[in-house]
Amino acid sequence: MNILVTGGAGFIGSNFIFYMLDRHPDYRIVCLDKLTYAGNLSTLAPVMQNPSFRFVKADICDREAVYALFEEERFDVVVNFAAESHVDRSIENPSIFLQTNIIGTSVLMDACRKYGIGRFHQVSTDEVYGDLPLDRPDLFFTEETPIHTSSPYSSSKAGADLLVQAYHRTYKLPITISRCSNNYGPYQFPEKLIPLMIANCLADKPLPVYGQGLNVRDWLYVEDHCKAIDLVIHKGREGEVYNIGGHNEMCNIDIVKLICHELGKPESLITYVTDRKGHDMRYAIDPTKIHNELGWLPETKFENGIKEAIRWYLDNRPWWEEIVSGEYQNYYERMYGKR
Ligand code: NAD
Ligand code: TDX
Repeated sequence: MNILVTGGAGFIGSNFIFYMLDRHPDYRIVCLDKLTYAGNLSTLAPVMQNPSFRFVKADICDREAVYALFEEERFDVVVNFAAESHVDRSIENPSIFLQTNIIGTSVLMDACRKYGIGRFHQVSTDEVYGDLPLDRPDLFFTEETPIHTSSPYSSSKAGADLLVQAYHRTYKLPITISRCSNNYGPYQFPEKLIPLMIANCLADKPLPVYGQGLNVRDWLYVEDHCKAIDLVIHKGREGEVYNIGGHNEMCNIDIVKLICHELGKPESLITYVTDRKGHDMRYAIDPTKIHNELGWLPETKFENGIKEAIRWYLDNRPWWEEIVSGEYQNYYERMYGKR
């Protein structure tokens, strides 16, 4: 099996590549990544010499480069992780989100139509469903929940999902879509809540909690997400959407306090800052479909996974210290300087 993984130099894509090379040593994995600010070639260092792995630096929007790669490799499966993925950046500047997340996805699917494919899998997000109220803990996102987006990021992901479903209906492209809740674990870019709070804690810097910190996210260990995608591409039904989540809802302030506690830092570092515009209140996935159809269940309990993740950031300081010392400083100043 020859699999194209786009966006594999990012957080979830790299974890997926490690998982797949380990789980299916007979597969060939090709990673296509533009290496934006969020992509790190150093993350893939452990597999660069693996003969079953190839890295190609390219933009999914670059039709010529994408077609040339498909012509050469004749992929069986494409898993599309490549995306602009940070909500705050999408609020600052939506256009690159539309370009990569929508146009890029269409270019990949055009290549699949032209060269033939066994499966095109789109890695989507629970954010396409919008948010749920805090006072209705009985409500969850199912695959039938209407698309109802809040941010330019989630709108661009929803746009891509609609296009993927249109390519299935119109051109019979063999597609699947997965919509996962918030991931955490190794190699997550430090602009996201958990690694940002770990990095700031370790530097004794303020911990910027948006609003009152009461927003709820449904956290899943990244490897559980990778396992779910592996199942969907092998056993998922063509044309279907699968929600992925582990019923692990936590409000932001509890996560931040937990990180302080684990790192032995005072809660006085917590600083409440101006809320995110259009901030979604609560995400909560109902994973019944993927459980019943494919037998998927999350394996890592949050209380263990968060300790493992913190340990990873402690053991791999050079990886994230290099990131936070570069261009990230300008981003941080722009985003948090006057907040
Ligand atoms: P990330 O930002 O860490 O990585 C994105 C990767 O895509 C980077 O390596 C980047 O270089 C690459 N990329 C960006 N634009 C590209 C382009 N035009 N061409 C080629 N490569 C490009 O993102 P992530 O957190 O790993 O998310 C991966 C996917 O999973 C995204 O599609 C995201 O929407 C989805 N998702 C993420 C989460 C989460 O909690 N992080 C949850 C659900 C779904
Ligand atoms: O400094 C911060 N302070 C803060 O309070 C940051 C970076 C975040 N937050 C809050 C905002 C959210 O309620 O923490 C929560 C999580 O924020 P993010 O890590 O930015 O994630 P979120 O906006 O929930 O989106 C994530 O999950 C779904 C991913 O970034 C998306 O790619 C994915 O689709």
